[in-house]
Amino acid sequence: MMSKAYLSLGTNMGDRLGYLNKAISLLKMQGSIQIKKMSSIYETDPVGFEDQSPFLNMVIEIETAESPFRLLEIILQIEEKLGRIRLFKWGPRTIDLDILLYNQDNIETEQLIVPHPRMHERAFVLIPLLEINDKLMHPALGKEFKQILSEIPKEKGVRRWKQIDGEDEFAHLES
Ligand code: PH2
Ligand code: MG
Ligand code: MG
Repeated sequence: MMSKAYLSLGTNMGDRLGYLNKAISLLKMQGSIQIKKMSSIYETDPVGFEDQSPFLNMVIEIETAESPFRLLEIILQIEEKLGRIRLFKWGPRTIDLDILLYNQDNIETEQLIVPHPRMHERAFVLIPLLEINDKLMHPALGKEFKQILSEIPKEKGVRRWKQIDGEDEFAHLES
């Protein structure tokens, strides 16, 4: 059975666009994952630990036959492959892949909590999520994400990001 899931991608080290592109390519190489939609890329001010470089963030919609736990293993492998080192919580990263939603499931285990426990307070997640699906409900709060976004402190610190020169792999995201 196919499930629909939403993943967030975040990066604030080195070649940020390169890391987004590589993470997407590695997801596509998984026969069991199909990317259905991709948001724009946003440049966002760091949240939590603020004294670090700005992030690029985006959200994708996928279809997969994998369980949420297998999906988590896959994204952790991709993070590892792209050189993620966990120095400290909320610190700089080459790439962070998070499962935001998996169908409308509520999952609460030691390794995995879905919906992502902080997504509802993060404009850098909600803005790209709503860009690709503005009808979604938060399965635990029983509220539309649209409503949730309208209630959090504003969208400042989240800017749609533009490529400067034309030579970009990112073209495939905009087709
Ligand atoms: N991720 C964090 C902590 N803070 N801030 C921004 N702007 N974007 C992120 O992806 C991000 C963050 C922990 O995962
Ligand atoms: Mg994260
Ligand atoms: Mg993470």
